[in-house]
Amino acid sequence: MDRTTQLTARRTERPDPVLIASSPPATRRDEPGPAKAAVRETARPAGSLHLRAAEVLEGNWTGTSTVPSRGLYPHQWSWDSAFIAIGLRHLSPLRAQTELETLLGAQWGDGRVPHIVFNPSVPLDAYFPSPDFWRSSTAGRSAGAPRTVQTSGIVQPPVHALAAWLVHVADPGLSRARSFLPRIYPRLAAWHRYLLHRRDLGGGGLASVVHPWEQGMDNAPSWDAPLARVAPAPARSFRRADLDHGAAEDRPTDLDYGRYVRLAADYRDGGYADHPTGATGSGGRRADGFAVEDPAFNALLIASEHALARIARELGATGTARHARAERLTAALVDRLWDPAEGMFFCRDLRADGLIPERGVSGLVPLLLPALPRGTADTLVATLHGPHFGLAGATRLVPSYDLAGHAFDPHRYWRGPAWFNTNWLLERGLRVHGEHARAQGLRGALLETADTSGFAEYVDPYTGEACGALGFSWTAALTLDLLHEAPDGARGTTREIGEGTEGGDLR
Ligand code: 9WN
Repeated sequence: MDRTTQLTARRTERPDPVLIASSPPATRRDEPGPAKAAVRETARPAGSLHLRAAEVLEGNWTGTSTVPSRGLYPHQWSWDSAFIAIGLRHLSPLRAQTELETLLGAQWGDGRVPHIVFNPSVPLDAYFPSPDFWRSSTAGRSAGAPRTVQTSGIVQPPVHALAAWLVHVADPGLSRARSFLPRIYPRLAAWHRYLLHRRDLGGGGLASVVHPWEQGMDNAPSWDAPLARVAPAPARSFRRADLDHGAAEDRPTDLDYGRYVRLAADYRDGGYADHPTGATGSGGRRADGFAVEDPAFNALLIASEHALARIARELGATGTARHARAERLTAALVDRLWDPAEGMFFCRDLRADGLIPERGVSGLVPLLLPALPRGTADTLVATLHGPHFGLAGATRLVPSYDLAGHAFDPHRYWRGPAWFNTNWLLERGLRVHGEHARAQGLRGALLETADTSGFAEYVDPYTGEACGALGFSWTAALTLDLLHEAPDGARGTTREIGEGTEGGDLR
């Protein structure tokens, strides 16, 4: 484990006092809920959580972006950077803008935003798979991979337009002075175009993932059935660097890794080409390989499409078409992935052509969407608080997987532990649908657990015990975001992420 190393490293690096002092913690206007009281019971001074979160981000800042964790993840990750920017905007809007600009600077010509942007000064053996595995500039040439920066060839959930909008509203003056939105809007639009066209492998309007790493919840039980069809790469053909840092029982298994490697190598060897249904005739329906429509991935795309509409409006367009598209996508999401009998969304396995019957937190994330039918949102709130996820009952934070599921493990990565980014999304979702007291309870539990766990990467959902890396960037960033409130009190409401086809609600 590198926990000691990381903590020592953070203590010896001198945080930038200007950055840390630039934004004192805001006091929320909401009434204190029970969990908020629990935060107070820790008897820590109100400012210190903010300070410690800021120190984590300072320690993980490289000069142009933020690593998720110094030891385990020493490069820039795509959806991490979006969550990090959402928190960083409260400390330094300039750094938050830079974080997103660095990531989008590594975008491929076909529009994909790579899941990792490699730092050339980090040794190759510090992380696997390293740049010499992905070979982006050669294997990805026909897909338009950049020549000067090395990246992976797969993607991660599209949280970026949402992050860009939130970064803009944190300091509109700086944003306008730097032409932040005019510069990144075309890149964000190309990114969404890639997902909605090249990745519509099922032909139903939703984006598909072709690797579990793309969805971000690497070893979720939802992937077990589709992964079982993949022949694993031999264990001797690669060396896992993650086990130098993380406990083996908290990480994916060697068999999982063999399959991750096989899938990524096959995609690379095919030139990172995508085969949407209709483009090749047979592409979307191949019996082998991995192609899944995931509820969280698509919900984040929709939330980002709403945000892109707001960005378009800020830039002088109406945004109407984008809002309308977001609402059509919401309808497609319900149509293709909602299971009314189970009261939640499920992944669709395109190779087997059916829903995957595993309850994962991904199936709750669409609560984020403002245009979700009222009955669907109410049912999701009930599922969240029911026996499978236990919020405000058995668990402190929403687990990544069904508490009663056959594969539940409270410590193994995405097979049970609670993660801060998914819980932050659900806290927003509760607010979007007017569940303020419940959101407030979840917010309090998140702040307390971030504090007591040392900003852990993930935690035991029952006890809050830290797992994985400490000083994890998105945990610190989202803590900062929860400590702050938008100037108009609109954090997490429809006003902030935008909704409505007419745009009448947009400010
Ligand atoms: C593979 C960086 C990333 C997160 C993912 C998380 C984990 C990588 C890994 O770390 O994945 O991309 O090596 O395990 O699952 O969500 O973005 O923090």
